[in-house]
Amino acid sequence: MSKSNKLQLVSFKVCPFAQRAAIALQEKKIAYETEYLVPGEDQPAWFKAISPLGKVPVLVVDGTPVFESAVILEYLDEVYAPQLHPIDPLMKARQRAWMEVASELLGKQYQMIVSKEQAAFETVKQELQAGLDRVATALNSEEPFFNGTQFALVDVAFAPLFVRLSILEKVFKLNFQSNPRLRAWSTALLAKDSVKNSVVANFEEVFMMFVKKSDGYLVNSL
Ligand SMILES: N[C@@H](CCC(=O)N[C@@H](CS)C(=O)NCC(=O)O)C(=O)O
Repeated sequence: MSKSNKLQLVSFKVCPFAQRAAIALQEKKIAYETEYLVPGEDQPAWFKAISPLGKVPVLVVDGTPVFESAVILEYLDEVYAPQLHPIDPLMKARQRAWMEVASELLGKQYQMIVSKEQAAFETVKQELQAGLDRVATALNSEEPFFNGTQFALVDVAFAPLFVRLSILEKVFKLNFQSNPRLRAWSTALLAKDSVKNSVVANFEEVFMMFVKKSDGYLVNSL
């Protein structure tokens, strides 16, 4: 596979799943262009034609669209060095499974922002915390990343969650990462250049605009 493929990432500025693809592209130092669409709008016909589920991200590789963030990550990992997935099939399978947990927790984080009623908000906040506590038990005892010192695709999948949680913790005085191992992981992920460069420069502002627009219990409880 040629490394001179033309890559275009179709994204929303606030989408954590699209951010995963950007992190992998940055980590592997692959040249790519980003096309931002606006969430909630009727999307252009060209996008509907390449996104069967109507969702971002879509990575267009020399004109061929690849959708679903986990699939995009695996494609990039097969084609571009350095390989981020473990080589051992059992370890790889296990980490693919934990990447699914990351998607589930991103869903909880989203629900926490958009929940209108306090009861629903509290329930989903507890579910998110319980999920994070479960993830903490799966982390290698050696810090800082999921597998210890080696940054892997599973870290890519979780990083957008921690980017958002760190903003929510700061703005709304929450604390999801009382577990020191989880906190060390989150700190290490947020410090990575590939993570920092995977979002627009004013990401916090863009994300908080999305939170405010969601008009949920969280923003109204301030
Ligand atoms: N399972 C998908 C989830 C992608 C997803 O939910 N994308 C959202 C934005 S973060 C989306 O495009 N939703 C459609 C819309 O908002 O119109 C993946 O991992 O790529």
